Amino acid sequence: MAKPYVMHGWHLSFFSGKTRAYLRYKGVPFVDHPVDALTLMWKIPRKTGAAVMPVVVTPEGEWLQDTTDIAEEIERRFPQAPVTPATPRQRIAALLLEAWADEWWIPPAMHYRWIYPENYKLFERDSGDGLLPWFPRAVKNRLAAYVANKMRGYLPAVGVVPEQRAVMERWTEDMLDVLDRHFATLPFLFGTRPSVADFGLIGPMYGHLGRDPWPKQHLVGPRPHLKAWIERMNAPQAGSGEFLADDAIPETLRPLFDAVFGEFYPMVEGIRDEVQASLRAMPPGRARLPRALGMIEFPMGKGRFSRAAMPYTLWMVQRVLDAYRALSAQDQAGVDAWAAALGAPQAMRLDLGVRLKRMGLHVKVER
Ligand SMILES: N[C@@H](CCC(=O)N[C@@H](CS)C(=O)NCC(=O)O)C(=O)O
Repeated sequence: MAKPYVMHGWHLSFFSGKTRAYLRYKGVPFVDHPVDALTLMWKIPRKTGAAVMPVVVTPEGEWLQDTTDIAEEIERRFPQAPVTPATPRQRIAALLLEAWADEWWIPPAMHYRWIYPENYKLFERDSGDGLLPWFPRAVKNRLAAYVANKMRGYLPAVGVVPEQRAVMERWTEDMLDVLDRHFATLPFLFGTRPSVADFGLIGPMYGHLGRDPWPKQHLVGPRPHLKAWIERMNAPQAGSGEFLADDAIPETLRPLFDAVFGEFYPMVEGIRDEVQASLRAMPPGRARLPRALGMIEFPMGKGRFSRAAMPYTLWMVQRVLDAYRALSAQDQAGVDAWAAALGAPQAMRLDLGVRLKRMGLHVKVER
């Protein structure tokens, strides 16, 4: 038998949930391997430049990192049932939702995991078993506590602070209602086939909101269509389904695009401005940006939210704008008309101010 692919990741991990669901849909033969401490702290950094999950090792021994790069390579190797729609509006819409799901949803995911203590037992067990599979429970628990403290240390930078709790919980519940209504009408975001947008969104919806006990019971439990979608995403019929005909974008997704253009875009512009300020202060010859810059503020629902600017997010948006630029003039006009109908006629002309290259979890400026 051919050697399988290996995914190093955890069920707890936001981005591992994205790649796991994707590999299953593509019918890729893979081993789902929990990351142990040696792999996370030594092998993965040596191969990819960052202590990160998920990572996929190909049968030839190539180490793929970043969920987008993993999917790009797997799409090349398994071209049946592509997960990026071929038609222009669905294509751009799906890439936008992927970027939004990956980047915007990190604060609510972290909030619901770390604010409700009933989630800790599962984190302690899974992370301990993952990191130190052969060790006694007490040692596992000690390391789990160390990692948990580190994660809690990131909360203020992602905006998880008491003053922002009400606005974020309100926002999340409203958005989950929107998703529940949508999945009552369609199995996936753009039809009967999952797209990169579905895989992005399963990131927060699986490990954090769909599996941690508090959000599982209080957020996902009461929303049966959302719950069924999470289950479908993890037990897909490989390669099945189609995107909606005629490049249609379901009306039930409209509130998601209102959020993309009305909230995520201002966040991206805030990051862009922070990047510009940091470039002015950066010594010549340095190109790699810090992972996080200063705090930025932007709309969230009826309120405002602030968190640290992550330059990586600009790279995710650059991918969307590149996909738009690769379209014919006629297809671009179709996308513009769609964005204009959502009140964002200039959306595809967003100026990011820099051209970025990804390096592990960092980005560097191409001058
Ligand atoms: N953009 C990356 C994000 C990966 C990521 O942030 N993974 C988390 C676990 S869900 C991690 O390992 N983080 C380590 C860190 O942030 O230093 C991807 O799409 O793969």
